Amino acid sequence: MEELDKSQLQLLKNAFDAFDHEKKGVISTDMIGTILEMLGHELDDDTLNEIITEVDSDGSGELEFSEFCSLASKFLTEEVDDEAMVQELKEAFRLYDKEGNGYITTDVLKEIFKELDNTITSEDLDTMIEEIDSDGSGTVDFDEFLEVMTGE
Ligand SMILES: [Ca+2]
Ligand SMILES: [Ca+2]
Repeated sequence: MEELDKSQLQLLKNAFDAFDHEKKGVISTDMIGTILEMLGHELDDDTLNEIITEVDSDGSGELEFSEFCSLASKFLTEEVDDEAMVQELKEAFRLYDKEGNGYITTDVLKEIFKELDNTITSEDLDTMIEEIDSDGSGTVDFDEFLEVMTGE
Protein backbone atom coordinates (compact mmCIF):
# COMPACT_ATOMS: atom_id res chain seq x y z
CA MET A 1 0.00 0.00 0.00
CA GLU A 2 1.19 3.48 -0.88
CA GLU A 3 1.95 5.87 1.94
CA LEU A 4 -0.62 8.60 2.30
CA ASP A 5 0.44 11.90 3.77
CA LYS A 6 -1.29 13.62 6.66
CA SER A 7 -3.52 15.92 4.68
CA GLN A 8 -4.64 13.04 2.47
CA LEU A 9 -5.40 11.00 5.58
CA GLN A 10 -7.45 13.82 7.03
CA LEU A 11 -9.38 14.12 3.78
CA LEU A 12 -10.03 10.41 3.76
CA LYS A 13 -11.13 10.46 7.36
CA ASN A 14 -13.65 13.17 6.53
CA ALA A 15 -14.89 11.27 3.51
CA PHE A 16 -15.07 8.06 5.49
CA ASP A 17 -17.09 9.75 8.25
CA ALA A 18 -19.42 11.19 5.65
CA PHE A 19 -20.15 7.76 4.23
CA ASP A 20 -20.34 6.18 7.66
CA HIS A 21 -23.77 7.66 8.36
CA GLU A 22 -24.41 5.57 11.44
CA LYS A 23 -20.95 6.16 12.89
CA LYS A 24 -20.24 2.46 13.09
CA GLY A 25 -16.64 2.85 12.06
CA VAL A 26 -17.28 0.86 8.91
CA ILE A 27 -18.74 1.42 5.45
CA SER A 28 -20.69 -1.29 3.68
CA THR A 29 -18.94 -2.58 0.56
CA ASP A 30 -22.21 -1.86 -1.26
CA MET A 31 -21.20 1.79 -1.07
CA ILE A 32 -17.95 1.33 -2.92
CA GLY A 33 -19.46 1.50 -6.38
CA THR A 34 -21.21 4.73 -5.48
CA ILE A 35 -18.09 6.22 -3.95
CA LEU A 36 -15.97 5.40 -6.98
CA GLU A 37 -18.62 6.74 -9.29
CA MET A 38 -18.54 10.02 -7.41
CA LEU A 39 -14.81 10.09 -8.00
CA GLY A 40 -15.43 9.66 -11.70
CA HIS A 41 -14.65 5.96 -11.98
CA GLU A 42 -17.45 3.98 -13.54
CA LEU A 43 -16.56 0.34 -13.23
CA ASP A 44 -18.36 -2.73 -14.45
CA ASP A 45 -19.57 -5.23 -11.86
CA ASP A 46 -16.71 -7.66 -12.37
CA THR A 47 -14.05 -5.03 -11.87
CA LEU A 48 -15.91 -3.64 -8.92
CA ASN A 49 -16.20 -7.05 -7.28
CA GLU A 50 -12.52 -7.66 -7.82
CA ILE A 51 -11.68 -4.39 -6.15
CA ILE A 52 -14.00 -5.10 -3.25
CA THR A 53 -12.52 -8.54 -2.70
CA GLU A 54 -9.09 -7.01 -2.76
CA VAL A 55 -9.69 -4.13 -0.37
CA ASP A 56 -11.99 -5.94 2.05
CA SER A 57 -9.05 -8.01 3.14
CA ASP A 58 -10.81 -9.62 6.09
CA GLY A 59 -13.88 -10.40 3.97
CA SER A 60 -16.26 -8.79 6.46
CA GLY A 61 -18.39 -7.17 3.78
CA GLU A 62 -17.60 -3.84 5.33
CA LEU A 63 -14.70 -1.47 4.98
CA GLU A 64 -12.87 -0.49 8.10
CA PHE A 65 -10.97 2.80 7.85
CA SER A 66 -7.68 1.10 6.99
CA GLU A 67 -9.36 -0.84 4.19
CA PHE A 68 -10.96 2.37 2.98
CA CYS A 69 -7.48 3.92 2.85
CA SER A 70 -6.15 1.10 0.74
CA LEU A 71 -9.09 1.55 -1.62
CA ALA A 72 -8.37 5.26 -1.84
CA SER A 73 -4.66 4.82 -2.33
CA LYS A 74 -5.37 2.66 -5.36
CA PHE A 75 -7.15 5.54 -6.97
CA LEU A 76 -4.99 8.33 -5.62
CA THR A 77 -1.93 6.73 -7.15
CA GLU A 78 -3.59 6.24 -10.48
CA GLU A 79 -1.20 8.59 -12.23
CA VAL A 80 1.62 6.21 -11.53
CA ASP A 81 -0.39 3.39 -13.02
CA ASP A 82 -1.08 5.48 -16.08
CA GLU A 83 2.63 5.86 -16.60
CA ALA A 84 3.09 2.13 -16.29
CA MET A 85 0.34 1.60 -18.81
CA VAL A 86 1.89 4.02 -21.28
CA GLN A 87 5.13 2.12 -20.85
CA GLU A 88 3.42 -1.16 -21.63
CA LEU A 89 1.69 0.29 -24.64
CA LYS A 90 5.00 1.61 -25.90
CA GLU A 91 6.35 -1.89 -25.78
CA ALA A 92 3.29 -3.23 -27.56
CA PHE A 93 3.67 -0.53 -30.18
CA ARG A 94 7.30 -1.45 -30.69
CA LEU A 95 6.28 -5.05 -31.26
CA TYR A 96 4.10 -4.02 -34.17
CA ASP A 97 6.50 -1.38 -35.40
CA LYS A 98 9.00 -4.06 -36.35
CA GLU A 99 11.22 -1.82 -38.41
CA GLY A 100 11.33 0.88 -35.78
CA ASN A 101 9.84 3.55 -38.02
CA GLY A 102 7.90 5.14 -35.21
CA TYR A 103 4.60 4.25 -36.84
CA ILE A 104 2.43 1.29 -37.75
CA THR A 105 0.86 1.24 -41.18
CA THR A 106 -2.92 1.03 -41.20
CA ASP A 107 -2.60 -2.31 -43.04
CA VAL A 108 -0.74 -3.80 -40.11
CA LEU A 109 -3.28 -2.34 -37.74
CA LYS A 110 -6.07 -3.96 -39.70
CA GLU A 111 -4.32 -7.31 -39.31
CA ILE A 112 -4.09 -6.75 -35.57
CA PHE A 113 -7.79 -5.96 -35.28
CA LYS A 114 -8.69 -8.97 -37.38
CA GLU A 115 -6.67 -11.16 -35.06
CA LEU A 116 -8.41 -9.68 -32.03
CA ASP A 117 -11.86 -10.13 -33.51
CA ASN A 118 -12.30 -12.33 -36.55
CA THR A 119 -15.97 -11.44 -36.97
CA ILE A 120 -15.13 -7.86 -37.82
CA THR A 121 -16.16 -6.71 -41.30
CA SER A 122 -13.82 -4.80 -43.56
CA GLU A 123 -16.27 -1.93 -43.50
CA ASP A 124 -16.02 -1.74 -39.74
CA LEU A 125 -12.30 -1.93 -40.06
CA ASP A 126 -12.18 0.99 -42.46
CA THR A 127 -14.35 3.07 -40.16
CA MET A 128 -12.15 2.26 -37.19
CA ILE A 129 -8.97 3.00 -39.06
CA GLU A 130 -10.38 6.27 -40.28
CA GLU A 131 -11.08 7.29 -36.72
CA ILE A 132 -7.71 6.18 -35.46
CA ASP A 133 -5.62 7.69 -38.21
CA SER A 134 -6.93 11.11 -37.37
CA ASP A 135 -4.53 12.97 -39.66
CA GLY A 136 -5.20 10.58 -42.55
CA SER A 137 -1.53 9.81 -43.08
CA GLY A 138 -2.09 6.09 -43.70
CA THR A 139 0.06 5.37 -40.70
CA VAL A 140 -0.61 5.28 -37.00
CA ASP A 141 1.98 6.92 -34.80
CA PHE A 142 2.29 6.28 -31.09
CA ASP A 143 0.03 9.18 -30.10
CA GLU A 144 -2.75 7.88 -32.32
CA PHE A 145 -2.17 4.36 -31.02
CA LEU A 146 -2.33 5.61 -27.44
CA GLU A 147 -5.62 7.34 -28.08
CA VAL A 148 -7.14 4.10 -29.28
CA MET A 149 -5.92 2.09 -26.37
CA THR A 150 -6.80 4.57 -23.65
CA GLY A 151 -9.97 5.79 -25.32
CA GLU A 152 -8.94 9.40 -24.79
CA1 LIG B 1 -13.43 -5.53 6.14
CA1 LIG C 1 -1.64 9.20 -38.76
